[in-house]
Amino acid sequence: MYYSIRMRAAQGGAHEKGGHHISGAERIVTKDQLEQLSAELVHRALHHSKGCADFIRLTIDAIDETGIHYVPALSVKTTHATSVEAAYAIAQKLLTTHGVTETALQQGLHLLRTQKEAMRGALICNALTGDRMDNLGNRGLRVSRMAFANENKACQYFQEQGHTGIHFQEALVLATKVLSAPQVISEFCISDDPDYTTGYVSYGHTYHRLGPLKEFGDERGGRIFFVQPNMSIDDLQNYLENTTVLVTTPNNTPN
Ligand code: PML
Ligand code: MG
Ligand code: MG
Ligand code: MG
Repeated sequence: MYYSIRMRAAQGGAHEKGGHHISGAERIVTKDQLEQLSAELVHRALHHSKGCADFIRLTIDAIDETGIHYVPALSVKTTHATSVEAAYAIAQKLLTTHGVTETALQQGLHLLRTQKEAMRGALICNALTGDRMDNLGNRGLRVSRMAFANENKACQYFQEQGHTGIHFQEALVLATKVLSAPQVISEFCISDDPDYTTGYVSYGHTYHRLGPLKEFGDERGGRIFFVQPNMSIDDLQNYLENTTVLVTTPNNTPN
């Protein structure tokens, strides 16, 4: 039996009561891993670089195993830029050669920067115009129900390529699920953690790590999913929130 476990934490009360988003995380685990992972996620909410949460919500529910999708992990590339400006220029080049217009990118970034509060989910933007396609307000679309099919093997596989750390691992799983949606063309992510300046763009079958996308100490970040102009937001939201996706690596593929 597998369980989906989700944590979201805020300061100044619950997110829906105006609290400031501190941290969120998702995992799919077996019954015997649930207690330990619950403790780890609570620890993360209490000892985060954005502050100590005073609201922590853990949600645990059993997964319907007949509906699991297995998706191969995106392949990873890395570019270290010499400055924030240079990193944005590279992001722009990557996105505009993979189906996102410059207008859409600028509009998406403008929408992200002008949110009143840090979002815990993503903005969904039209890849041609940048117009917002969801009506989820400051919450945004929060991707759920995804994990590595075999976490130990996946971490070993990426470690051998020089990619380590919880930020990378969780983001790669999320980005793989997001890009596996036919409606999604590309994603742009800037971490909202003040001590983490690396972000990524994803396109095709690639997760492209890129930094620095901000200065140290800056809490501003977020995610933009660039989507096909005439897609159904309900189908996309349902897939990203509810379908269970397990991410495989070449050293661990299901038979
Ligand atoms: C986040 O903080 O949720 C985003 C993490 C981005 C990770 C980028 C990387 O190191 O590959
Ligand atoms: Mg995060
Ligand atoms: Mg896609
Ligand atoms: Mg964060």
